[in-house]
Amino acid sequence: MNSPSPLLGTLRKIVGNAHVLTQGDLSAWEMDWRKRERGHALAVVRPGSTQEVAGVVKACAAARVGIVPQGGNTGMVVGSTPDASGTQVLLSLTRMNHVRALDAANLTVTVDAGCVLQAVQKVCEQAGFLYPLSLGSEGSCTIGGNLGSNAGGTQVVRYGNTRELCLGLEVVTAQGEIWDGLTGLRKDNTGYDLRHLMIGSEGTLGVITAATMKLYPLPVAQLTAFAAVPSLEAAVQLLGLAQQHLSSGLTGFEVMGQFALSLVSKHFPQLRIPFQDTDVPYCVVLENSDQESESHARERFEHLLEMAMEAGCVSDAVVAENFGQAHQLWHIRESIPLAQAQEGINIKHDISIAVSRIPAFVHETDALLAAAYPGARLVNYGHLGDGNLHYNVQAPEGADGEAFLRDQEKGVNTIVFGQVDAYRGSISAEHGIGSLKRDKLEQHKSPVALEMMRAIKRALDPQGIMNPGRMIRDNAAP
Ligand code: FAD
Ligand code: 2HG
Ligand code: ZN
Repeated sequence: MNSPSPLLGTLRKIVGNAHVLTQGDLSAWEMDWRKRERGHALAVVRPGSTQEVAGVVKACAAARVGIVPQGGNTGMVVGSTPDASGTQVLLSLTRMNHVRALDAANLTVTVDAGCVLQAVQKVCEQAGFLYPLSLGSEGSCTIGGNLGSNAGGTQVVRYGNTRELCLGLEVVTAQGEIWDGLTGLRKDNTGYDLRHLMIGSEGTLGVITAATMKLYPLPVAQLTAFAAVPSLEAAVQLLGLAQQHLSSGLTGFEVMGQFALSLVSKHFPQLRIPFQDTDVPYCVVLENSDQESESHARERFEHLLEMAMEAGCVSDAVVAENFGQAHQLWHIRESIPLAQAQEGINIKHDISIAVSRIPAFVHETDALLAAAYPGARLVNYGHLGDGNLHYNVQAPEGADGEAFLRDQEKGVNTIVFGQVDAYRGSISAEHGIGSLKRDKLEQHKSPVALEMMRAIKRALDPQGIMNPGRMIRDNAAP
C-alpha cells in the first residue's frame, strides 16, 4: 500500500482541511455504540456532497486504502467503525443532510444519505405524510445507515423493512463513479436490481449518497395498547387475532419478557410500566392505525381486546387515551436496549424464526441455557409481528459482565445459533453481520450462497477497499 501522507493531502483538497480529522478525541467515530471495540482510523473524512464522496473514493482507490462508510454509528454489529490498523479512512456522511425533494403526487421523498431518520420523519409529517421507518435510535441513525443495514424497527409488520421503503438510490461505486438511480419508480424491470444489491450490503459494495423513499398518508387516528399475556403462545394467538381483525390497521406488535421490563423499571424508574406488580410473563405493545376516525379506531381496538380476553390470550390491557400516553407506552419498549446497556454488556442474538415456531424455540432454548449457564438472565423481547426476537443473554446477577462475555459468549452462541439452525431461522434478522458476526455467517449460511456473495463483492469491489473485512472475508482487501 502507498504511504498515506500524500493521500491525506489529496483528501484535504477534496473536502477541505476542517473535514479531515486525524487528531483529538475521535472516539465518537472510532468506537461502536455498544462499546465492544475501539478502532483507529487513518483519518475521519466528512464530505459535503456526492461529488466530494466520489473524489474521496477515487483517491482511496488509487492508494488502495480501505473505506468505512458511517452514518449515525448506532449499528449493533461493529460494522461502521474502523479496525485497529490505523490505515482505514472513516467516511462520515453526516454533513450530507439535506432533504432534496418531496413529491406529494408520487408519494416519495428524496434525501441525502446523512439525514437523521427523525428529521426526515418530521419533515414528512409537516407536509402531511408518514415516513414509517421507526427505530429506537431514530434520533441519531441516518437514512444511509438504515439502507446500509436494511434496518427493521417497530413498523415492519405493516410497512416492511427499509428495503421495502426504497424506490431509488444514488451510489458512489468502489471505483468512485456516481450511479444516479433516484428514479422513484414503482415498476422497473430493466435487468438486475442494483438498488437491492446495495441495500443491506453494509458499506461493502459502495457508498449510498442519497435515496428516494416511499411515503404514506398520515393515519387519521393511531391507538396504542399495552397488553399482559399469559404466555408466548398467547402472544402469537393475539397476533393472529389482531391481523385478522385489524388487517392493515395493525402497524406495530412488539413482545417484551418480564425480565426485560424489569430492567427498564430498574434503570428508568420514572417510567410507569403497566402490570409490574402482577406475575405476567410477557407483555405486548400493539398499535392500530386507522384512516377513518378516532372513534372507529377505538371501537375496533377495544373489540379486538375483548375478543382476546374471552379467548384467554390477554389477561389485562390498557389502551392509551391520548398521544402522550401512547408515546409513554412506546417509550417503555424503546428503552429496553438502553436499560440493558446500563445493566452491563450482554450477548445479543437478533434472530428470526417462523412466528408459529417461536414459543417452542424459546422454551427449548431457555432450558438449554439454564442448564449450561445457571443464573444467566434472558432478556427476551422484540418484533414478534415479524418473527424477530432480540434473544439476549445477560450475565448472572452480580457476576462480572465482561468476564461472562469473554468466557461464555462462544458457548452461549453455539447453543442459541444451533437452535436457530434447527428451527431454520436467521442468525441476523435486522442488525446485519458487520465484523461481529462475520465468522458466524460463514458457519451458518450455505456455501453456495456465500460463494455468490463473494462473486458479487469481487465484481463490484475488485480491490476490496469498501468496508474491508466486514460481512464477508475478502482476500483482495488491502
Ligand atoms: P451506522 O451504524 O453508521 O452504519 C451501519 C452500517 O451501514 C455499517 O456497515 C456502515 O458501514 C453502513 N453504512 C452507513 N452509512 C452508509 C452509506 N451512506 N452507504 C453505505 N453504507 C453505509 N436496528 C434495527 O434494524 N431495528 C431496530 O429496532 C433498532 N433499534 C435500535 C435501537 C437502539 C437504541 C440502537 C442504538 C440501535 C438500534 N438499531 C436497530 C441498530 C441501528 O440503529 C440501525 O442498524 C441503523 O439503521 C443504523 O444506522 P446508522 O446511521 O447509525 O448506521
Ligand atoms: C430494538 O429492537 C433494537 O430495540 C435493539 O433492535 C435490540 O439491543 C437489542 O438487542
Ligand atoms: Zn429490533
